[in-house]
Amino acid sequence: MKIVLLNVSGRQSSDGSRLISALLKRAGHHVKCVFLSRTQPLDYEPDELEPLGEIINEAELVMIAVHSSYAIRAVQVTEFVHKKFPGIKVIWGGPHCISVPELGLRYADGICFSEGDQVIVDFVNKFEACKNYFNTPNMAFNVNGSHIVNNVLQPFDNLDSLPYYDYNLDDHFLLDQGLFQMTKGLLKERLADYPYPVPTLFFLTSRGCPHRCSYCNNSRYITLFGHNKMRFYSIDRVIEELDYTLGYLNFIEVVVFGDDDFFMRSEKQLEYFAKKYKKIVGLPFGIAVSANTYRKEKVEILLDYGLKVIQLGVQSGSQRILDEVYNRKIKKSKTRDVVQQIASYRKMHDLDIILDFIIDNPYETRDDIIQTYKFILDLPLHVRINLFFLAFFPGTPIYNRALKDGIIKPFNEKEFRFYTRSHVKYQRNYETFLVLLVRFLRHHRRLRRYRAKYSLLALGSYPVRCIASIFPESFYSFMSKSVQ
Ligand code: B12
Repeated sequence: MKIVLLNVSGRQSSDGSRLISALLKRAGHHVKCVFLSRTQPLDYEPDELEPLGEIINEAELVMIAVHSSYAIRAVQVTEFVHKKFPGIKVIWGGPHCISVPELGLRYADGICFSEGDQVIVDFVNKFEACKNYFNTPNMAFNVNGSHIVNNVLQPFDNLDSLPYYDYNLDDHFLLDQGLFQMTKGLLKERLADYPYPVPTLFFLTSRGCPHRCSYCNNSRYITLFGHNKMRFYSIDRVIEELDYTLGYLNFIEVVVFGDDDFFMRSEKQLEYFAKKYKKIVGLPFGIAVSANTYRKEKVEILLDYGLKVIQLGVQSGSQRILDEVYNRKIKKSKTRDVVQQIASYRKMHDLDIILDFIIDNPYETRDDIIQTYKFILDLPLHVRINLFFLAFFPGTPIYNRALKDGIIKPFNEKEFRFYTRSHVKYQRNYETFLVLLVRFLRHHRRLRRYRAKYSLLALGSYPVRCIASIFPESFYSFMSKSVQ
């Protein structure tokens, strides 16, 4: 069957949609993948979508991989297809759809609302053979305005049986001010973005997460299953796939393992991984870990084998926010110790560390925010800081809470704000300005130059904060924008 699979994520995808494509190709279907991978502008003008017609014209089914921040694009494409090609069904899947089928069913004909691995081929086979597909597990359908929501299968755990992520560029296209055949040159350009401006491959070696953070998309799996079970690819399988993919994408300079917590693997496994990785792959790599699973021994195993960056979620400097709002069972003091330990590897091993924080959370008091400020101020200067604006993903506990408390309105694709590239909305105050200021100064290396730490500490002191609070919110809104 001829399928067009679109990915509307702003970054060049390295996510599950490549797996969906690979599964369908392995089953003998013809899949053309189109990436709408630009970050700005978010909207695609109607005439920009027109070239899609050339590809969809030949297709019998359209699928779209949807991330919440880009859901508006999925809506635009779906409306385009329904209008131009009445009769062609549009199926959505991806992080935006997990556990909340009703969201996507406002627009799509069908939704995959859990993992797609076990069901997508079966669905397409039935669809092609004109058999009843409305009972496919993990999927929901819009049939003449009423919704059929099927049962959900237990999380898929035979990860080694999956095909390699589809990076075969022959039938891949880019839609950005025209429709272009994807080439290695284009892909190389688009994969050079984060965390370093060099071509980077994101790769997952496991699924699941040990945490239950109230804001995270993973909590949607907890809604479905009561937990988000850890599942692992074997190390041999990981290295085989990396060897194959990097042989083809021979321009990649860094590999980042996107596993929610790379240290869920045992020391023994990490040792085996490190040796094999160095021998066969050999590129610098990054991982994400949490303060709870961090072990000195584990880092030291990886350091000699190419580990160059560790990403760690701090999220807030306030224990109250971590406990009562984010449901993160991690002690702030522990995170601080772990950060100091990781930072100490900088000199000998050139190890970078990136810390994630969530700001502009309406449940924070100004005292909570100032604790985040002080936490950041105390960090060694080479530590990189990511500040994300709290995004309320539908289906997460924090979304439900904020909706109930009247803080947010029900999800609307047009108004959903980005984690990044956003503006302060809930906390237009002096303390949030200080958090943004300190990140700005660190980023531009001003702290080092002016030895400003002590002045900044004074700016965060109680008397200064009292005086600063006489300025109106509009002032801090303006000031915050000026240091973003
Ligand atoms: C690698 C990664 C990245 C990479 C690459 C992103 C990309 N576009 O490919 C980078 C670092 C660039 C990135 C950035 C961001 N990311 Co990110 N990222 C991930 C991560 C860690 C792994 C993705 C992955 O491979 N998952 C594993 C695969 C197997 O799962 P999957 O993609 O969901 O696919 C399965 C199903 O959804 C389904 N499926 C998927 N697609 C389709 C399509 C169809 C048609 C069907 C039927 C089924 C289907 O089947 C798949 C197999 O079972 C996830 C967390 C996670 N563990 O998933 C976050 C995650 C996807 N990211 C997230 C976010 C919010 C972001 C950012 C917006 C954050 C920011 N900094 O601003 C940015 C924005 C990126 C951009 N501009 O597009 C959220 C998305 C939440 C949401 N509701 O949309 C996640 C889920 C993190 C989280 N836990 O909350 N990210």
